[in-house]
Amino acid sequence: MSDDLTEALDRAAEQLRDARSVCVLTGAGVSAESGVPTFRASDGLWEGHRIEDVASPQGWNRNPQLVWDFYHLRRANVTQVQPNPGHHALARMEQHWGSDRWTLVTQNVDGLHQVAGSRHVLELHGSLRRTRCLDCGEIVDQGLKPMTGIPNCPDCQGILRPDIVWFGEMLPPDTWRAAERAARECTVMLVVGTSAVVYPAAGLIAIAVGEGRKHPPGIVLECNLTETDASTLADIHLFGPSGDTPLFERLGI
Ligand code: BJW
Ligand code: ZN
Repeated sequence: MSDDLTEALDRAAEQLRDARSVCVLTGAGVSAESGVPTFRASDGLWEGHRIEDVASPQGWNRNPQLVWDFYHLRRANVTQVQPNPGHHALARMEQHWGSDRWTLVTQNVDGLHQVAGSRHVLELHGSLRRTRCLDCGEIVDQGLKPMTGIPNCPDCQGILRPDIVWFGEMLPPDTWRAAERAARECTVMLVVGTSAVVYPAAGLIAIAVGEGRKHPPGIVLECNLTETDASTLADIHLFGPSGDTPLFERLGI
């Protein structure tokens, strides 16, 4: 381990130990070691599909069957994977800090944080496990049971869509408000495995460091394989896979 990383880990552990309130922002990198492809990697499941065809309202209106076929595949992929040590470490940290001092905001739609035992999770971009009825609006947790074709609502027979936030769509307002609040009030933000290019989620980092805060700026710790758009806002950089958990070992968690 390089001296720089050792020093960064020591500083990060010290900040976390003293933190009054922690907000974690996670992205696809956290699930990469479980075998869930990231979005902006060239080998991702997006391959062969233009993003606007499968993750936008326009794509849905053009071809809902293509969109559902893509999501049937995504859901099937998640049945094959398990949380990795990064997910488990974050769940243990929540137990250690207590859910009232800990908020995990995730852009991921795979539900692996909850499978690992995280409880206070805000899903900004929806979930592969849920469907939403276009007629009655009912949101149903279907788990990962296989579905085919364009499924219908068990209540009203309306057309179901995945309960996922596509490009150009608003984030669920209550979830977004709670995430903004966690970012505004945290003393430490841990940003893990996200390229921080998709907004408004990436904007939470700016909120943590000062935008609209009453409190002093939060300290931002970034854990990623590489530099990202978040790196200039981060105080401490932990370069490495999120499934390697020397930080948590230092914290004794
Ligand atoms: C590791 C690792 C390891 C790897 N360890 N690290 C112009 C036109 C229209 C809209 C916009 C526009 N400009 C901006 C917008 C807004 C748009 C946006 O941000 N676009 C940008 C791309 C430019 N945002 C929206 O549209 C949002 N809504 C909105 O803004 O509403 C208001 C509005 C309405 C109308 C018009 C404009 C605004 C909604 C965003 C919804 C995003 N949804 C998606 C797809 C969901 C579909 C699905 O999953 O099925 O959510 S996009 C995709 O990106 C997904 C992710 O949650 C999200 C973030 O990606 P993430 O998690 O950061 O993954 P990657 O792959 O980018 O990065 C992985 C990282 O991990 C990398 O850094 C690796 O290095 C790292 N890594 N292995 C640690 N082992
Ligand atoms: Zn319905």
